[in-house]
Amino acid sequence: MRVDIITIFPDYFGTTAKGAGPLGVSLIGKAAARGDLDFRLHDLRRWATDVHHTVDDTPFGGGPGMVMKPDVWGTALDDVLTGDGTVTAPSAPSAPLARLIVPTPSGTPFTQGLAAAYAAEKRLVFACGRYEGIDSRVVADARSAMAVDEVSIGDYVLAGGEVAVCVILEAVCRLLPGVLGNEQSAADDSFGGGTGEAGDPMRGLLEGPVYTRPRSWRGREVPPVLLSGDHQAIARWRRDEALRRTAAVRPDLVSQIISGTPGGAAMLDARDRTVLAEAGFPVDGESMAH
Ligand code: 97T
Repeated sequence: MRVDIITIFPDYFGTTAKGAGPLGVSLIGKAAARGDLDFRLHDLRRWATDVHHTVDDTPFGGGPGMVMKPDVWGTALDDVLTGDGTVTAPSAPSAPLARLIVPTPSGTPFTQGLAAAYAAEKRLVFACGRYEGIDSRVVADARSAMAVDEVSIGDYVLAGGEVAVCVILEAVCRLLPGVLGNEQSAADDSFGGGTGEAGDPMRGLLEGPVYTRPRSWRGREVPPVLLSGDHQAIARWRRDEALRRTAAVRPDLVSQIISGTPGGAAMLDARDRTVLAEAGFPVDGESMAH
């Protein structure tokens, strides 16, 4: 997969072994070293036309902060999408086989489902905004040439899109074939690795607690069922714990299973309903706790 990142802080990402940063280490760094991932960093200021390499300006209508200039972003995207990222004369818009991803606090929530969709793309282009954002015409214009996603990684405000790009890329890259050491852990983790397989009994639930040796540590024992060798009992216990944890910390996900998913409540067996009822979610009752 080819990944282009346009930013005013290309050094932040650390894609080289020398300046190892978020994209230069661990699974992503190894995949890049193997050539499975082809990262191209682009300094947005390259496309600024004035002597000060200005990329922002004051907002029309007033207000705090600065807005990133459409002309700079427009030529940057044209060049990165149509060529190898080198500055060329204005080129005719081609039909790039890429998806443009623009992190913004006002975007649609980034989910495991989106991570899986991005992992299926041949090419991703990220546009990192700073200041109060990018002139809105940039995304509108890009949409005439390609798929554009404005995505948020959560309900908080960052100084710029760089960290959000790292979050998205880590979620995407571990789904690529060969990137993850243990292929099974991507399918087993919370949210089912994004495949949303209908048959996955843990779909939509958070993972419960996990343990390794020693059996006893600081007077704390590993739950005996995990040492029992009874795989059915272990699976049931894990599901109970997953239901309890999800009910405790993400009641919205339990509500989603019960009433938001078509046939969702039918995925719950009698034991599930008992566990959820104890956690304050009467699945069939007249009154819902949440
Ligand atoms: O707060 C931001 C600023 C710039 C780019 C992205 C963000 C953001 O993305 N998700 C949450 C916040």
